[in-house]
Amino acid sequence: MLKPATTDLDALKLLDERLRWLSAWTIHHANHIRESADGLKVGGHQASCASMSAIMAALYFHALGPNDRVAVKPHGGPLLHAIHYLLGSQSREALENFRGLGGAQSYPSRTKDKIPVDFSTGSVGLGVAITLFASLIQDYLTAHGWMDEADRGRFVALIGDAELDEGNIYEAIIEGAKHDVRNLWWIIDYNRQSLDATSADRMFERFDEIFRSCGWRVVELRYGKRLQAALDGNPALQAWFEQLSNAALSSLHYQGGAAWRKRIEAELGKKSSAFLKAHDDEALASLFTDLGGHCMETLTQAFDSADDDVPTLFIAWTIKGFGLPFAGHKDNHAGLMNPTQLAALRQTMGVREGHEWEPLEGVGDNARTGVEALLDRTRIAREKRGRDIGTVAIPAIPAPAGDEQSTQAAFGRILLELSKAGGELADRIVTTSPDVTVSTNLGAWVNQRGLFRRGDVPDIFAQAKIASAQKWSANNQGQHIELGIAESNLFLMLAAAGLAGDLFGTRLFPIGTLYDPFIARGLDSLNYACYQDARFLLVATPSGITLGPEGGAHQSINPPLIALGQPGLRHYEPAYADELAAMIQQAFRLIDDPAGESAYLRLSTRSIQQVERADDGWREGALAGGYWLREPGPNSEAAIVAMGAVMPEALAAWEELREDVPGLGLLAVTSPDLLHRGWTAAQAARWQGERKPSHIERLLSRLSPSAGLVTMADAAPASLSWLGGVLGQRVAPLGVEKFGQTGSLADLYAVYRLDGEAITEAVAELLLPQ
Ligand SMILES: Cc1ncc(C[n+]2csc(CCOP(=O)(O)OP(=O)(O)O)c2C)c(N)n1
Ligand SMILES: [Mg+2]
Repeated sequence: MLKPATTDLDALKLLDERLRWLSAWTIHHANHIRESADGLKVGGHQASCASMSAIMAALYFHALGPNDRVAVKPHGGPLLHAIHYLLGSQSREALENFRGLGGAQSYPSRTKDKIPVDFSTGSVGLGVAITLFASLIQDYLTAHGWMDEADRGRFVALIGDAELDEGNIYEAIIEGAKHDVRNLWWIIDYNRQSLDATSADRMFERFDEIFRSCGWRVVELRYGKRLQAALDGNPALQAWFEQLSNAALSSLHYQGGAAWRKRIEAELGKKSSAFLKAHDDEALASLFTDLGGHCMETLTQAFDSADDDVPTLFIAWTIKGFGLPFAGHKDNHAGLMNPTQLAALRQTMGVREGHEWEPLEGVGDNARTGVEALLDRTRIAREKRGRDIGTVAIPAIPAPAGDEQSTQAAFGRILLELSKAGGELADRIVTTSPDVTVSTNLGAWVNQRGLFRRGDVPDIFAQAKIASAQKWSANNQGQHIELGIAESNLFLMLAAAGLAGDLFGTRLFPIGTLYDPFIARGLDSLNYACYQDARFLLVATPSGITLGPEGGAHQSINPPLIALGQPGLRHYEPAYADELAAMIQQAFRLIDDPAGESAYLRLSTRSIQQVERADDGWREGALAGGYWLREPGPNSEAAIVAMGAVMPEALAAWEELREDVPGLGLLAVTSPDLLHRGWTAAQAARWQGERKPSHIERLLSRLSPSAGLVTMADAAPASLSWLGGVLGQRVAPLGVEKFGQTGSLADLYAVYRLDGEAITEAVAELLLPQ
C-alpha cells in the first residue's frame, strides 16, 4: 500500500520546526560561532522567536494572500529571515552575517534588508498601528480609482503582548473606529512575558473589551486541540488551569512535568489522580504546552474562519521560548542558549552536525515533497516589489501675490490655487491633520476637495443653512483625511500614505499639518516614518514666540534642532511667500524622486512685508539653505544671519547699521539642516580628495576670516550658532532659550532679545575691541 502523502498540516508543522531551528541557529551562529572582532555581545531573541514560529508558519505558508502585507514584531525578525531562506529569497551569507554590517538586520527593515519587508519595526507599537493606516490608504486608493479592488490585501500585525502597553495602539484603534477600518488582522503572541518579567495579571480580558468596543472581532486561541480535549472532560482541571497567574504558569512551563504533577496533586488532590496516572511527567509537560498559538490546527482553522474584512484581533496563547531550555523563564527575553544546550536542541530537531544551514534538514524523505510543494505555492506570493512607479509632472508653483503675507497664509493660498488649477499632482495630493485643519490654513483646500470617508457624511450645518466659511461634508472622493487630536496618528498616517508607491504601486503626495510644538508629541512616529523612507510634506505652523498672545505652551523652540538631527527629513524655514512656493515645489519633487526625502516646513502666522526681487538669483540659494538677502561688501567684517519670521527685524537692523558697519551683509538662512549636511558632506569628500566647498562655505567665504556673525532665529540659538565653526568666524547667537509666554510681538521680541536693539548690541560686541 502507498504511504499517504504528507498533508498540508503535517508540512506546516515541519515548517514550524524549521523556523524555530533556523531562527535559533542564526542567532547562535552570530553569537557563538562567527568571529567577534570587538568582543561585543551580538544578541538576538531566541525565546521571542520560538514563541511565534507556529504562528508565522501558519500565516506565511497557509493564510497570506499575494496582496497581504505584514508587520512582524521587531524581535521576531530572525523568523522572517528564516521564512525567506526557506523560500529561496534570503541568502545564507546574510543569515551568517545576522546583526553584522550589511547582513540580515536585527529588526525587520524595509530599507536595509534585502528580503521584502512590508513595514519596518523596532520601536514597539508603531509597526502595529501603521498597518491600520495602510489599510485606510488602501480604501482611499480604491475609492479614488488609483487601485483595483481585486488587488486589495489584508494588513497583518504580529504583536508581542507587551506591545499592548503602548498607548499609540489605542490612539490608532480609536481613529480606525471613526473611519470604519477593515481588512486588518492583529495577531498577539500572547506569551504573557515582556522584557523584564511576566506581565501583570490584572490586564487579562481587558484588552478584548477595549478592542471589541472599537468594533473589532476578538478571537482567543487559548488551547491547542490536545489540551482542549483533555480539559473538556475535566472541568476541575480546566478551572484550576485558568486561575493560574501569569507568573505561576510561566514558572511551571519552565520547571516541566514533575512540577506540574506536584502542583496539581497539592491543589486538586484526589480529583486529579486518574488524570495524573494517565500521564507521565513528559506527557504532562507536553500536554500543558499545547496552547493555541503552538497548535497548527487551531491556528489554521482560526485564520480560515476569519475570511471577511472585519478587523480581527487574534489572541494566540504561547510560551516564550517554546521548545527551548529556558521556555517560560521570566528572564529569557535576551537569553541565549549555550553551545551544550544548542547541541541538544540540534539533536531533538534531527539536524546533523555540519548541516545546520540546510533549509530542509531534519525533514524526512517522505515528507519533503509535501513541504516543497507548500513552499512553492508560497513563493509566488512573497517577492520583493520594484520601486518603478513612474513619475508625476510637478508644475511650477507661483508665489501668491500680496505685499504683506504670512507664510502660513501663503501656504493655504498655494494649495487653493493648486486645487483650482487641477491636474495630476493636485489629484494625488492627500492632506491630513489632527484636528487643526482650519487653524493651519488647510480650510480653503478642504472646501475645494472635500473630506474623505468611505460612506457619505453630510454637512449638517450647511444643510441647515447655518453660515460657515468651512464646508465639512465627506464622501469617498474627498482628499482630506480628518484625524482626531493624536499627533502620533498623523505621522503614522503620513508614513502609510508616504509608502503608497511601494505598498500599492501608486504615488501619493501626502501633506500633513500640525502646530510646530506638537511635533514632539508624535516624534517617535515621525522618526519611524522617516526610517522607512516614507515620503510626505509636513507643514508645521504656527511656530516660535512669534505666535505672541497665544502663549508659551504653543510656542515652539527646538524643532529646528530636531530637524538638524533627523535623517530623511529636510527642514525649510521660509521668510517670504516666494521662498515658500519654491520650497513646496521642491518638496513635491523630493517626494517623487527615488533618491529624495520628506520635507518639513516651519511656518509662521506673522504677516510681513515681502521683499522686492531684482531677479530670480535668490531661488537656488534658498533651496540650498541660504542666500545673501543683502550682499556683504568685499572682505566684510560682519553679517547678520537670520531665519524665518524675524527677517523684518534683521532687515531693519541692517538698514540702521550699514553706515556704521561698512560692508555689513544679511544672510537669509532657509535651512540650517541643508547647510549643515552640505558642510559635513564637503568635509567627507575632502578626506577622499575632492575639493569642492559646500554652499555655506561659499556663502561665508565672502566675509573676512575674522568676521563676526550675529545669528538670529525664533528658535533655539543653537540652530544657527554652529555657523561659526564653518570658517572659524566669531558668533553672537540670538534666539529663544526659555519657555515662551504671552505678550505682544514687540514685548516678546524685546524680552527674548530678538529685536533691533539686541542685534545692534550683538554687532557692537563682536566688532568693538573688548
Ligand atoms: C518603544 C520601545 N520601547 C522599548 C523597547 C525595548 N523592548 C524590546 S522588546 C520589549 C518587550 C518584549 O515583550 P513582548 O512585546 O511581549 O515580546 P515577546 O518577546 O514577549 O514576544 C521591549 C520593552 C522597544 N523596542 N521599543
Ligand atoms: Mg511577550
